[in-house]
Amino acid sequence: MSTPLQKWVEEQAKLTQPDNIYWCDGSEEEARKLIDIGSKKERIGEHFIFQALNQDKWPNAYLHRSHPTDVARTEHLTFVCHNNKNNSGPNNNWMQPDEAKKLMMKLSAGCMKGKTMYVLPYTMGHPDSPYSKACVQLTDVSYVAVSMRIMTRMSKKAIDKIGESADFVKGIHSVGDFDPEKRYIMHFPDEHLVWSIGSGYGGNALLGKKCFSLRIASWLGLQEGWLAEHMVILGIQDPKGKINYITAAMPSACGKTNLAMLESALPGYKIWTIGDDIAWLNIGPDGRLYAINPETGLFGVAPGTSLKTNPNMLHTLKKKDFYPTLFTNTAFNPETNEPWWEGLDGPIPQNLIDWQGKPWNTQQGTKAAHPNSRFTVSIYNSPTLSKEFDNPIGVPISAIILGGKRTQLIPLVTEALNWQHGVFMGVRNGSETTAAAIHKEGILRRDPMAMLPFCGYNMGDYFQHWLNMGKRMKHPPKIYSVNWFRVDDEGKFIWPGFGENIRVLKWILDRVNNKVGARETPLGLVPELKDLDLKGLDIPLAKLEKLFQVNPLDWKEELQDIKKFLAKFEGNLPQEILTEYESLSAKLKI
Ligand code: SAT
Ligand code: MN
Repeated sequence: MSTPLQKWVEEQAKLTQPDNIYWCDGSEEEARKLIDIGSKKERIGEHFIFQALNQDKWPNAYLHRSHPTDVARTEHLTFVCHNNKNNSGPNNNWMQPDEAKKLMMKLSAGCMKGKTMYVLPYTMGHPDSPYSKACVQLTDVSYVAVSMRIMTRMSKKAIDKIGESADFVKGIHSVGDFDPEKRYIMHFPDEHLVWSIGSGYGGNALLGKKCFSLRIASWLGLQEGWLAEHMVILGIQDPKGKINYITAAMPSACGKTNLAMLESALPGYKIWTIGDDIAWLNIGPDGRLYAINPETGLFGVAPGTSLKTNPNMLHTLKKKDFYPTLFTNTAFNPETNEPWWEGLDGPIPQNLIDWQGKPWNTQQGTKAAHPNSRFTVSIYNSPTLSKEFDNPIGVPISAIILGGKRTQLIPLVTEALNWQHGVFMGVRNGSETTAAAIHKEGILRRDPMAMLPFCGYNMGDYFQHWLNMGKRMKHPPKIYSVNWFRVDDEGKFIWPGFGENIRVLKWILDRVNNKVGARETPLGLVPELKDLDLKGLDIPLAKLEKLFQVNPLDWKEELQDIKKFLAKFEGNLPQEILTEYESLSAKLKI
């Protein structure tokens, strides 16, 4: 008698027709075998899937080159297929579920011919956690199988957890023939199913990540009373040894990974990492909000990562413990057999090979590493890993940070007056765009709670869900907006960022622990300069003031833009959000 899981795998094999089916157990031995297959047998275009790097300098590290058209998430090909279109909301592409299935069946027929179907059983969250979910993903490429082993808890335990049940999270993935015209990332929230074809890129292909842990999980969270968020989770230890935990939501490539592993510029403070991308937030029996990171790996942007910007990440990448570490679409130094990217410490090596495997021509003005080139590394390699990482119930959250990249308008840090005001801060959050998704860089995009591309249902209902969560908590965390990216009149960043961001975190802790006051502005509470620890920094007073400036005249266009954005959710937008909008306009007297 076969289990529902076995039957499901058989059905998918009938459709996709792989030559072999291989059930993964998540062991290191198996990872070595898959790397071996990807280094000698499987190719993408002319390149083998994996190329071993200098094992002395980068232990257990391999280079992967993707298909040249397959370098980032493809939001325009990502669909959330609720039965009722309004449930997907204006924030998602929608297709009627039966129609979407028909299309995927057509594209998937025979798509694994000549290949192996890898069956990947994994849990998001620690298997012993009441909040974890058991999942199975199918894929036809060793790169995805190995990446999923780094990013999730892949083991037989997931199969045991599923047992005879048909209720497990299903992911079907095939790279197809990488044809961007036949690339779709389809979500079926009510069936807990993600079906993705045509891409091997992280967020499109590692289905436990954005697809399940945010899009599908946010929908589960709405029904079950919890939140799936695009947030880092970290512990901040003060000089007395006390640790407060916070989460922070920021759009892709705004420095979330750097924040999660921050090396404090203030003596006595230390950051402990729990997660760099996704937080599942549940209300505990004590009425506080608890966070777990459902993932076990870091899928970070390589360019800009250096001993200066994120020393702990370099140590993580060079650690030997967990096998293996992957570099995707970085440049390559053939003389030393090392990966390379823009911003890495040291001089630019001669004769680099670019991310597509061609000699890099410095004259052409192109980047050697793709701007969205990535590393995939186990969080267990991190020297800053929190001892609470595997705690099944997670950590209690004292503050939630909502941020984005804004060169104008938004102060370095602002505290919300209360939960509802904080939710509105998150709703109006915006960010200047980055390379993590295929779209133009440097354009302002409203991105509520940094969840716009990841909320698996109508965002109007999502705002309501946030408001409801606040009402259910006895001790809700305080909410803050942060912006490290404000520029001066010459267009230079005023705030030094990186390890210096601890100064802002310290102020937040001081507020949470009722140690300092604050100054009210139309946007909320900002620090009195005397309470911000600026020792050792050399920022002229006028520039410091600019960091916190709220000039009502500048806000006119911003308010109009927010209003236009909110109008998209008409019919589902909570009254409380409109009330907050009116209150902000009134305070700014616009
Ligand atoms: O979506 S990914 O996880 O691949 C990268 C990102 O946007 O954070
Ligand atoms: Mn992300």
